[in-house]
Amino acid sequence: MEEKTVYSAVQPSGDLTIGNYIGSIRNWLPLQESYTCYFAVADLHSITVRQDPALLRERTLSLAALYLACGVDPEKTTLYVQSHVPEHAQLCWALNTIAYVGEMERMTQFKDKSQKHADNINMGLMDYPVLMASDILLYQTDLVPVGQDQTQHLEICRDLAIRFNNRYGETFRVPKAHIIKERAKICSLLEPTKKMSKSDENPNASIFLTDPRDVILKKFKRAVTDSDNTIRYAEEKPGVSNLLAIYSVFRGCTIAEAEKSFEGCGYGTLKTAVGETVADALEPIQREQQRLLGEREYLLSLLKKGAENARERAEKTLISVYEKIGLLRG
Ligand code: ATP
Ligand code: LTN
Repeated sequence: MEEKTVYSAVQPSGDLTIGNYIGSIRNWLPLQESYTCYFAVADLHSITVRQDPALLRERTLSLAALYLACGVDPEKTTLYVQSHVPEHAQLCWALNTIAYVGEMERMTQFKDKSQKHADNINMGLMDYPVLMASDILLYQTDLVPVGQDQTQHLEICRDLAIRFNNRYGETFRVPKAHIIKERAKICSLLEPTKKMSKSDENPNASIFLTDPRDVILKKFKRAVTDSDNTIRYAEEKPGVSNLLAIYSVFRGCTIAEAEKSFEGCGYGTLKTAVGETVADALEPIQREQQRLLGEREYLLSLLKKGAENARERAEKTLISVYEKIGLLRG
């Protein structure tokens, strides 16, 4: 049987939070063992909101280094920068012609970002899901590991694939989201019913992967809990449940095991234990990312090889799409 394909990406739009790590990158790692994986730095997506050009370049390289430091293995996986593979934008143009304005306007992320960046509601922001669909469909992807907030984009991607296949004949594999329920939505430390987000105005609401140990401990100490003082994973206890979810991921245990290990403890003990666990887990990642960033040439050559690899696969899909829609081959 043909090996299945996995595709995912993160935008280099700022420092990543543990939400990004838990909801996406961490779930990529085990998939490398049994699937053909493509992991990209989605720089074309990130320019849908204003970026400082020099900073964007640095963040792109730094995110690639982070993937590696987290355990993305370039021997097993294709790691590359989205803009190095022109087929993404080329497929996006074709898919734009079967995507409806109405369905793009209905996207939650488009509505949120339009509100947040009211002075820059550009066409790219609206087209974001079509570019994301192009990323995924170019590689005939089966599985897309992402966090909860991307499910709507995944639905649109599936709709576009099915619509194209119906109109022009079987062309795209129809992908599925790969979402691990308890890890799909890590919440803000200060407003635990809200998603932890890298662009939150208050830096104390999020733990960044670059945060030093003392900052991590301090932020967890200030995390909002409740007044009930029992450590249980329950819907009515979003703050405590969030801490237990974070702890279980970094400890490699189940949520039930985490609950058990805090039986009879107070919130202070929980917060310190979560802080220490997270700081211990992030330290080696931070060190490895810094080491890799010192080897710029190596990183660039790895990304070049990754892009060549990705293009080989992407080109095949693009040629077949252009042929099906009637574009004359030069
Ligand atoms: P922004 O706040 O700038 O919109 P973000 O923090 O939501 O960014 P993205 O780059 O949009 O981050 O997301 C990268 C990946 O991380 C996606 O797969 C997304 O679903 C996942 N993700 C983001 N935040 C969380 C979270 N709080 N919990 C779980 N997964 C998350
Ligand atoms: N929109 C995604 C990033 C992204 C992506 C993708 C994720 C761009 N292209 C393809 C999965 C598959 C986000 O995380 N905000």
